[in-house]
Amino acid sequence: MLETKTLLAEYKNSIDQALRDLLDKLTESDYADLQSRASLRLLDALRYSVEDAGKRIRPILSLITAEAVLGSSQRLDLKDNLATPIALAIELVHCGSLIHDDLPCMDNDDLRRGKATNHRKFDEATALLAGDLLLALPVRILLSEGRDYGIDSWRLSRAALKFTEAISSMICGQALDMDISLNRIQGEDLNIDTLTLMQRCKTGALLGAAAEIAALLAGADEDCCRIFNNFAHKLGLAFQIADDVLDATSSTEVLGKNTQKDLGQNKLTFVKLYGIESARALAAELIIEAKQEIRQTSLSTDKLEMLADYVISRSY
Ligand code: GRG
Repeated sequence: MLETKTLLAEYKNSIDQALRDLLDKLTESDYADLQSRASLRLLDALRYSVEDAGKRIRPILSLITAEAVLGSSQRLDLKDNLATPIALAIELVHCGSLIHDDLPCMDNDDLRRGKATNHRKFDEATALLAGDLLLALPVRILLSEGRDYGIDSWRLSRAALKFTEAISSMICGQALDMDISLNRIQGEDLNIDTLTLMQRCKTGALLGAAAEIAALLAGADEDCCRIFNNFAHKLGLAFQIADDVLDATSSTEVLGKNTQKDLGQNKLTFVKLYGIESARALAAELIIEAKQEIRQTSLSTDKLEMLADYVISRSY
């Protein structure tokens, strides 16, 4: 586990640095049009929610997927990893989704990643717009950075299509979550199928895209991309179950966000349907299935399996 933590920390550090560099570019010539139009407060708010924050699971998944496809047992420098454009773009969308998720009209949270939520630090309008910008900008980044990495336009356009599909799916999942929280879905409809669909969209879509698009950009064929998508969806479901368990069992200090919120906000969760121990067992079963999925490829899957184990053993 220590080795896993060290390896993940190394990936996270390089992703943190790459994101800082990318945000610097926003205020330089590459994105000069953006800088001249946007308020500095908006760009500050964007930086606040992107820099040095979070576990970076999605970009790590992208990077190690591409390494597996490229046959590299070493950790590649980000400038040599063809999945870097999608890794960074996906993390930016994820950061934007967290800003929106915390807004008063959604989960109404004041703490995220151990600090004040974006709308608490800035204001609601700025937070809303920072989230919006983190929805549009990543597609542009994927396309322009992808071109700089020499990725051909066919793969790039397919990647952009899959990326926007995943973002749409995430938004629909969030809408379903709101319907449940606000009692627009009730009674027998509050079942495992509804919960699985919601989480497949809300959490699974972006993780699925992180792996599938990375495989695509690294040159994998359709079958291999599909396997990576299936793998990441199982991983995503297990990740969400672990999240539900942590919300019920961990503390605000450890998670850096308010806990026990699921119960208070009438959320439909795996813990609510199954209880803590059965939810844990289900997550472990999904990780076994995810590993079986990835072993169908002839690739070296060590790091992907390591990430899969981490997803359910993590403490935050
Ligand atoms: C504007 C892009 C945009 C989206 C609007 C609000 C919304 C639609 C979607 C919310 C989706 C959401 C919050 C899903 C939850 C996913 C999840 C499990 C988040 C926690 O992920 P971690 O643990 O967080 O990877 P860190 O902080 O480590 O990055």
